[in-house]
Amino acid sequence: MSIGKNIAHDSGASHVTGSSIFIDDRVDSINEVFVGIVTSKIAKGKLLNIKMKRALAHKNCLGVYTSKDLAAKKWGAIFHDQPILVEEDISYFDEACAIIASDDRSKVLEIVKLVELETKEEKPTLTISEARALDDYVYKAPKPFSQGDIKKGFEDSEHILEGEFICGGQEHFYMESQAAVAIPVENGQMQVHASSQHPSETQRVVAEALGVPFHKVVCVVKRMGGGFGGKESQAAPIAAYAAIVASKLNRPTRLILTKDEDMKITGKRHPFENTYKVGFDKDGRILSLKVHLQADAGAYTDLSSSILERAMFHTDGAYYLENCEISGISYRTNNSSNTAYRGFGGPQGNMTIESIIEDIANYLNKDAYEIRRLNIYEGDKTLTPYGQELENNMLPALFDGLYKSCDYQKRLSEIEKFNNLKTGKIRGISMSATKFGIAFTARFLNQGSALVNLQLDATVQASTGATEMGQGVNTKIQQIISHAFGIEPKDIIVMSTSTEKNHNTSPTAASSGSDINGAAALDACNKIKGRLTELVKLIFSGVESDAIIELEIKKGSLDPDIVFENNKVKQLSSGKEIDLKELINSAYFNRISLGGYSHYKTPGLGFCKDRIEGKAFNYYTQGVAVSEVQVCEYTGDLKVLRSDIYMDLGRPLNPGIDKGQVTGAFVQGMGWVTTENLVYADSGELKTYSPTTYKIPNIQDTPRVFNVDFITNNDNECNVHRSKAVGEPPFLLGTSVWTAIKHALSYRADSKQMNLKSPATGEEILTELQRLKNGK
Ligand code: MTE
Ligand code: QUE
Ligand code: MOS
Repeated sequence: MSIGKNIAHDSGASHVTGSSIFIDDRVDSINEVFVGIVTSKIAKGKLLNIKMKRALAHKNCLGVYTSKDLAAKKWGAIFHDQPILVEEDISYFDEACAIIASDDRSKVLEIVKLVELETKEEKPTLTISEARALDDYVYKAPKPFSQGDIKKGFEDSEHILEGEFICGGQEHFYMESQAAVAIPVENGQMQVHASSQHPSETQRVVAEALGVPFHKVVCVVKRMGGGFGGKESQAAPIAAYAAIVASKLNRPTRLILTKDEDMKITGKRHPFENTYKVGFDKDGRILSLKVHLQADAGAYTDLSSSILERAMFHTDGAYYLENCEISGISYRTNNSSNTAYRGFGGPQGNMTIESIIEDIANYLNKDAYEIRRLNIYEGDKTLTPYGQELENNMLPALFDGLYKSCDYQKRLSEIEKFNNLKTGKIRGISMSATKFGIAFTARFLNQGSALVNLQLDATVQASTGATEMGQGVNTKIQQIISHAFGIEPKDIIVMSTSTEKNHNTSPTAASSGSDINGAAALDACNKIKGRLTELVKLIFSGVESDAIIELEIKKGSLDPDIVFENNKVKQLSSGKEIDLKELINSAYFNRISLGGYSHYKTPGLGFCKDRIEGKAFNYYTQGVAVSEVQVCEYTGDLKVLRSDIYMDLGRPLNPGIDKGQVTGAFVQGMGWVTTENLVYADSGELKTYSPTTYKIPNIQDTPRVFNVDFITNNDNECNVHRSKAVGEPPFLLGTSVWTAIKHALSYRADSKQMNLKSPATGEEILTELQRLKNGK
């Protein structure tokens, strides 16, 4: 009934009218206490003593708590290497060292300042090169991804270019800061309302911090005001702080970080400094490529190993690399612990090859599109550097389609003319592509679950393992259920995610929340439908609907002859029909279950990182974008004149929501590569910790002309209703703005070697322009 339709986001109206409930909109409980965090003022050193006297003397202070109050001292997404509160070693500036409780919310920051930390400062490691000098890393890929023979490839190459690609981190900038409300229940049980992408992880970290078994903690997530990866792991310790105080005082607590606190304390996208050596022929065909990825993990492991891996998995981008070697390492520094962020390392890998292609184009004085088109996966060239075949390859159709529809050739020649006029402005145009692997590379995470409760009035309450962060997963699940039962979307509510309804859930991440939980929801509906199908066949064959005889219906199965449509259930062969509501009531009176629970695992996955073989991804979401930019040669000011996006989303479940995801991700991606610049003091303190100094795109920065289109692809059989995941992939297309800047600058380059860094801020553009003009 509603698959493929533009159903409005289930929270659209309540978001714009302000009635949606986020953590801090929860009504205060009686006796509620507010929690604050005391953080370190050095990036590295020892915590010698915590002086609480002055804080405790404050009339609104109810307590100061330290690592001594925690049953488990550490947490971590993959390795438990991160202190919940610092015990002795301080590893980054503004690391949490203590928490305070106050009965007056307005006094929290005042009390936080009264807690004195006695510390002994040591010299921090703040950059990738400093960490490399110390050989201090959190994770090193056990084996590079390699294919063919790079030595021979370089020998066969007419040209060899060596260079680097450097990109910065990125603040998540979700609208709702990290937040939690903890409510003590009876007998040591704790209920935690969190703004978390990963309720199960939050439940476990809270339980460990409290020293109670997992079954004493329930974590509930209604929604997030944005997550973008930042609430995948790092929501957990925040919830633990709230829970510890709640447990100590036996009172409900609330912890809401201010924007400034959130930006200082939590981790960001990983900065990367990648080196490369590329061999190519006179046409720009890549014959050999060696790339070494170096990430800044920050102070702890968090998700850095998986992020580095995903970066390696995406260094091929959309391009077939016959001979290549991709290696990687993630260094430990004294920056806040970097974490998941939309794309999860993919953008940092993918942008490396797009940058290399711009370098080759500049070197050969050719148009980069020609070089891209020459190198894409095509025909029988579909083997990735990690041994997975690219099936259902849409890249050639996407490249050719967009090249034509955006009038690339004509606009390129106009740009050339414009740039020759020397107006003080330079324009550039560039295409970027993505082939984003869908699946968690950690295989065990590729599981989802759903609980579907059919009510007697033919409405549904459904709960899945997915969390809603604005991406529309609840709406998509609504559509899947609406379609399954033949009822309207408004008759389905997707309820809060809670660990007491869906257990051991995976984080809503890797763009696969809708895929795996949607598939589970469909299966749960089918279980109920199977039973109803069996019942309806009995009814149509003449059995009284509330027969006194015992109907033995256990499993039931679907039958193509029985269809659920428009609130009715029909038998096609006989033309008989019954109201769904009547059938449901009959089921109830015959003691047939109207609930369905299902668990889904993505089939066929399995990648071995020691042998570099197997199937890492279920399928790929692919797309291309062309951006045209104008740069001012005197100020470095940037304008994005136009962007065109062309994506393969299979058969989108909801094209309207997906268009929102595509435009939002694109703009977030272009922000990362243009204006979002993280600046740190020599002490390791983040200087750009508020919207006044950290510049995300605003409406003026978005492309003046902005077109989004989807290619038709009915063949993605391996995902629910043949849809494709959309959440992260278009983020990578925002990088076309950066490659277009690089293209613009190449018009003024007397140098064969380009070094533009990301983000290409006005300052960076001017610096690089100067260098290029000097032919250095
Ligand atoms: N869209 C909105 N509005 N808010 C978000 O926080 N997170 C992104 C993406 N789209 C995000 C978003 C990220 S990082 C992921 S992994 C996916 O949504 C997760 O949702 P999905 O798996 O249901 O697509
Ligand atoms: C993409 C992702 C994630 C990922 C792998 C991806 C992700 C994530 C993890 C992960 C890995 C190991 C763990 C764990 C999580 O892997 O989001 O708890 O032990 O959390 O390819 O987005
Ligand atoms: Mo998204 S970075 O996988 O939460």
